[in-house]
Amino acid sequence: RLGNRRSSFPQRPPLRISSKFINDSNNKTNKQTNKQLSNIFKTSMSEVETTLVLIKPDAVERELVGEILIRIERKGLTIRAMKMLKCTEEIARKHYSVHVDKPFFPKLLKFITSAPLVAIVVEGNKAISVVRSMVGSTDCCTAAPGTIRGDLGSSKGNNLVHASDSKDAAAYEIPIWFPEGLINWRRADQSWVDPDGDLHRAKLAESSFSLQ
Ligand code: 3AN
Repeated sequence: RLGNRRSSFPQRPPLRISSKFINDSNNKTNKQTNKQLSNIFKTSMSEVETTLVLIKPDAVERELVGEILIRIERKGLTIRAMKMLKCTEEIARKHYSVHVDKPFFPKLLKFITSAPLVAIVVEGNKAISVVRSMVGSTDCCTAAPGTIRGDLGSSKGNNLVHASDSKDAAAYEIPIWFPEGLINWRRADQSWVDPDGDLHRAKLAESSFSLQ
């Protein structure tokens, strides 16, 4: 389907911290901090990953936001950031940069900008592959039962959700939707859901950057 998308992100922006804390992204210290943040999210020390999920306009229109959120929460994944917004053409072109030349892009652009969507940053143990498997394959008609697309959709284009498909994709996509950064927050039950996640949280807390 997508093949190896890693090579498709030559202009991947670094994960940025809220401009409230860092105003000059060209500043050397800030560049180091951004790199550090990026490395923590991509750390190999623990399996904790951060991924972008979009609850697309069709799911919002069909009032499936709660259904999709509950699946994410019940899995034990953490919602680190969430907002409802109308996707602009500019955001769509950035987010779907690997698809802009595809024949289906005009239809995709019209669809993704047609109504509000809900953008979410989801964190958890192996979150990228876990969420992808919960979402199911691109075409809802062939997506496996039990997956979001397999259970709730009947279209290839209107397929309810987007989920980052690799660490590089997540690191590219999250700042597009959350340029203000993420809230540094730890769930009370984190160590019951994912004991290894504590290592990740500790590393975040020790680092020199501070999120909102
Ligand atoms: P996925 O969302 O499963 O990662 P991608 O990244 O291949 O799928 O495609 C991005 C989005 O583009 C899909 N979610 C779907 O909405 C749309 N799309 C992909 N392929 C087609 C197609 N052949 N016809 C219409 N829309 C498509």
